[in-house]
Amino acid sequence: MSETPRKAFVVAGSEATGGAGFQTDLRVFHTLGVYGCGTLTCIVAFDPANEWGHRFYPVDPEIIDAQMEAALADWGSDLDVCKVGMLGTPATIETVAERLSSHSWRHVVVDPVLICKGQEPGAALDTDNALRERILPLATVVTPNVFEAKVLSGMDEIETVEQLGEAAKRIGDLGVPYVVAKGGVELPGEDAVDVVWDGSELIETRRPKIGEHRVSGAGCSVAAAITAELAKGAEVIDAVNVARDLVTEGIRQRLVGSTPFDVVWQGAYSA
Ligand code: PXL
Repeated sequence: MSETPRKAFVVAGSEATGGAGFQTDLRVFHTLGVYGCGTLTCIVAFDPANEWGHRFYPVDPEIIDAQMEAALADWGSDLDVCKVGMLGTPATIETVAERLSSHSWRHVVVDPVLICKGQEPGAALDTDNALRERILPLATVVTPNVFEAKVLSGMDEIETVEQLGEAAKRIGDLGVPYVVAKGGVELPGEDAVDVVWDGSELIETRRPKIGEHRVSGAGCSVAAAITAELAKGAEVIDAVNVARDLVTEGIRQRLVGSTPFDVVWQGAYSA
């Protein structure tokens, strides 16, 4: 008989093609040997008749709350590591923040998915503010990309690794113990560089860039892999290194469908 797996919880949206969001998170957890369970906050269904634009359908806060109640009651203190992905609306954020606060977490990994195409800009601003005020204070790890790092740090420009590091420090100053800021293909150079700020030291992690285009599901996969490794007891920096290896291999073996972007294949990774 195999060992009982560690468990991880995720609060995220469904992206119906399977390339990002909840489906990605569960695939990463499974690939890393972790039992995943979670709560759906919204459903995103790209529109093939409209350049694959986002159609966004929030889940009723009452249903979000019921899902969280069920999972947390079932697994109790066995479930002590959580990933937060796309939330989507201020009402969702309020519900999720309340329920997360009622449980004891060793780690809460927040992927600060700020905007989703197809949402009203005004609604997105409310959502950004609610995320900053209600979810970030619960985070032990936050994983912004360059765009999100600019919004969260208030910096106008992030074009170098040094600026990315400065943004990570500023986000850390908001009270998050670990900031994993991802340069990806947005910064120049042969390598995709991430920086990890732990409140005292800035550590760079580098992997060769695979192509120059963003691949769908990369951000979700990084945060999910960090979550799974933390669930297994890893230190944050070791979890980040596994996440980077998983995503690098997943991008190397990416899948090509009909959408304008390729998708990460998480199952390509083996430890
Ligand atoms: O990759 C960001 C993301 C996260 N979660 C959901 C999404 C997307 C992008 O499309 O749809 C549900």
